[in-house]
Amino acid sequence: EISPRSYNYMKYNSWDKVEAWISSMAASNPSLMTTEVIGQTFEGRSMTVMKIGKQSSSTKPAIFLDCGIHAREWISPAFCQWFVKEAMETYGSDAQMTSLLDQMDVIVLPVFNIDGYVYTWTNNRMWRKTRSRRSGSSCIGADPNRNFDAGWCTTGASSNPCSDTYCGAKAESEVEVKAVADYIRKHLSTIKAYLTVHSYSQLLLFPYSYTYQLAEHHSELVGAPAARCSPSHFHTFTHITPPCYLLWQHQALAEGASKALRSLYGTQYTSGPGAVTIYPAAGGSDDWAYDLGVKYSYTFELRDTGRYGFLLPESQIKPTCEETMLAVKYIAAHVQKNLY
Ligand code: PAY
Ligand code: ZN
Repeated sequence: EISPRSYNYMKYNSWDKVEAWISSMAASNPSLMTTEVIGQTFEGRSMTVMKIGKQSSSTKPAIFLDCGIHAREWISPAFCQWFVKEAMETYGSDAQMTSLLDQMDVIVLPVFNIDGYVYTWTNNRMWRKTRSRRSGSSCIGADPNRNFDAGWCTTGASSNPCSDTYCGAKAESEVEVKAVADYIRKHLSTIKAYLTVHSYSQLLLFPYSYTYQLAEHHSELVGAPAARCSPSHFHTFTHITPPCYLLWQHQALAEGASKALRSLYGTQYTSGPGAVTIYPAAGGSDDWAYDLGVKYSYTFELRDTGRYGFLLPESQIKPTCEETMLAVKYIAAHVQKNLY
């Protein structure tokens, strides 16, 4: 029996616990939450999104938040659970959360790669990929963050099924990726931001990762003054030719979010386009969502910078989640103010 009160957010929770938690949270918060099964994993587990926000007769703009694309990044699902808990506990008392959930919905997928997550609990703590099998290879799984249809398998991904960054047989070959992509396509007119949570490295990334090219202007921003994108704003990647107004906006928002995060415990984050800030990697979910038209698309790489890496101690769950909440709320506030 899982009751929302007794659930331990300061521990890593197995999929069985998370699944029971999803049901009990939905049952306890009927006016603020609905759930929807968006697909099944390769091994047949249900992928459930938690749609949180004040009920409304009209469709509200939404933010999509997913965690646990990579199985071994346990702090990531812990954050999605923390986010949902905080949202339920602070709606009605925290002005920003109340306003956010009154005006928008947040659609949370607490564990994207459930089969992989289960495998890290039962067999191999360092597993990253899905658990799909295919004929012709004895190696299992593909990297879900190389399997989206964004420059698929062109850089920073492997076509070797045994590699940890295997891009899959084709874009969206992984049923989990297909389920999320289908859901976002279906709700594209309402989804205004896509946030995806990984670990580790303490980075806040935005498009692109599949190319060194700058993110292109969106149509409404074409004609924005070139001067807004001066190289001095981009000391971390001066070898890229400016200008780009939208890039400047993304950088400014990421820096604001990183500053909010740092204000709590001094945790340092670096922000920038994925390709230059971490490494080129095609097939990522953030680039895919961005090219589809979701203007605000960010990848979080949570704590730490490598001391514990994927094995972040449970004692760091609370501070990591608390500081990350500040960054997510900072981005959400901006999106809410700049609906398009
Ligand atoms: O947008 O460039 C991007 C994605 C970067 C992540 C990826 O490889 O998918 C970065 C890694 C991750 O979170 O999976 C970082 C970790 C430390 C890793 O496994 O290398
Ligand atoms: Zn990852």
